[in-house]
Amino acid sequence: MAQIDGATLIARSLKQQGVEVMFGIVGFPVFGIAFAAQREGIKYVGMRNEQSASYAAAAVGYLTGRPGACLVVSGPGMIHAIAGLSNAWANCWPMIVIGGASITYQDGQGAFQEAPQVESARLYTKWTARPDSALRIPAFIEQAVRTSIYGRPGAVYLDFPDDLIAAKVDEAEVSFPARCPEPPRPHAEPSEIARAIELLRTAERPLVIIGKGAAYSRAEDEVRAFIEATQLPFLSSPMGKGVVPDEHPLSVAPGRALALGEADVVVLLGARLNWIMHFGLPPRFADNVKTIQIDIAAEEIGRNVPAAVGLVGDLKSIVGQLNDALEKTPFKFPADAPWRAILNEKVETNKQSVRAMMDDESVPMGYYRVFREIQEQAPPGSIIQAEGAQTMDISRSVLMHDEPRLRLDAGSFGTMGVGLGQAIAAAVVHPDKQVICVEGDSAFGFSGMEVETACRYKLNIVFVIVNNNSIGGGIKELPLDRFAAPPSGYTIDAGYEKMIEGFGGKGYKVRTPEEFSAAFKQALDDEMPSIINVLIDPSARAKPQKFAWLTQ
Ligand SMILES: Cc1ncc(C[n+]2csc(CCOP(=O)(O)OP(=O)(O)O)c2C)c(N)n1
Repeated sequence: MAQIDGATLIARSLKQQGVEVMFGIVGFPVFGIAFAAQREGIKYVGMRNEQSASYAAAAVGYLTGRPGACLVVSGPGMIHAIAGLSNAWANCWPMIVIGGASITYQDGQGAFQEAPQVESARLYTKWTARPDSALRIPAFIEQAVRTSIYGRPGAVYLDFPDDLIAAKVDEAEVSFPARCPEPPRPHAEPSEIARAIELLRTAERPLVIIGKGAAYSRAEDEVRAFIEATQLPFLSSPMGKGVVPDEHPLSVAPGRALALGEADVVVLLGARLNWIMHFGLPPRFADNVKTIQIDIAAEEIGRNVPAAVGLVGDLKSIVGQLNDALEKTPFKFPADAPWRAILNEKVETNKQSVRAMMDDESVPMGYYRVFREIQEQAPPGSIIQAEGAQTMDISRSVLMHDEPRLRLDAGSFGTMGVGLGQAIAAAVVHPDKQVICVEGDSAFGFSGMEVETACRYKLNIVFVIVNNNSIGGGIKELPLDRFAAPPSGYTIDAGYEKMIEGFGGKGYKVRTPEEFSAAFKQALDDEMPSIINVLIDPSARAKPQKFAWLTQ
């Protein structure tokens, strides 16, 4: 009888369930799983820190709709991966962490790297389990993958003690469940669809908000048709950008604060009323705002603001239903509505002030000039990973997307350190696309060592570090007594670009628009990843506010 071990069962089951990429760091007791994954045709990407590996796995989930896997050793390795579990939990992205664990019969004895792993994962996962036998590994993996993508997507954790990974069983006795189908796409109640359209007809100041839920459910065709049919003004959440092209004439993103503050009916397309949307509450929203809320999770309906109409189900299906209803009884927001003129005026004024900052050729540069260069040179369809405070916020208002799922950032959890892992994930699943990883100097520091990973796999990534020597508001010099320095300060003009040269990549340190332009052009042409360290004006700001894009 041919025998098969636990490691192979794990890898084969993952592959059969459509898991194509695994990020991880090997050691006791998971070496065998990584080798087995390679044998079974899963792309294994060896990372430098489990946090980055876990962020990468979740980004694969978002970008492909099938979870990425993260493989970690017992104890500290698994604990590091909780970073990714929590980020996936906040973003509602599917991922699966495969954690090695100490030998079962040593439980409680103070075994090497023994930790309460199953309990630790539970808070941030949809499902957490330790398979009870090798024979049942395929069933557990199928359930894990299915749970991660069905309903509201999220993270799952499976715990594998050393003895289970090494266990051998007769291959003939193993049964592998069929690949779990793509998630069901539930429709909303037809009567609620009619109510939603009735409410829209009464709106004087309507607004559509497009969230990353719309991007995740691949609803771009339906959302675009809805916007065209209704001619409603819209704006996108940071990762909802591109579901409808950012530069569509109906986009009121540059007039965000006014649009949110004065809308009387808001249509939420896979966007949550959390902190990013100011909870839907005054003073940032009108007191009596009515919402038409579409969400895959019933419990999200009415959070912070009771929904006037709650449509529970898949966004692609439900916007399709709205479009069908609109075909039968068309509704178009009038071209001459006063709301349009009010919004357009604000959009124009704000666009002009941003344009002035983009065109400012001063040396050292401000954020806007840096991002203008990226916007002008980035090949169409580039994926932008942006991370930092001002770096992330300002990049969002300058870097435009025509297509969905081309922007990744710190997301709903505001997690610094996701950037390099997510950029690596994007480059691995989209080798045909250019990835541009825009990092504040602080943000870069959280996971900078992953440039070695990017170089080792020769990934198509250009790292741009927007360097103001600091967390958030920049500083120009450090006092002699370093312990009296601002808590946000870092080394002045640090040579981050030198790091990548040790791994075969190219480093550039630039200060002027011309230097940046030339370096960026060269970096886009290079086979290997590059770091461009842009020394910007440390006093550069968006506006006095903390999150520029929240207040425009
Ligand atoms: C894991 C984590 N730790 C700390 C923070 C707090 N934080 C918010 S933004 C930020 C860095 C901002 O500085 P930088 O990346 O240099 O971007 P800048 O605003 O200077 O452009 C930090 C540390 C966080 N959001 N996440």
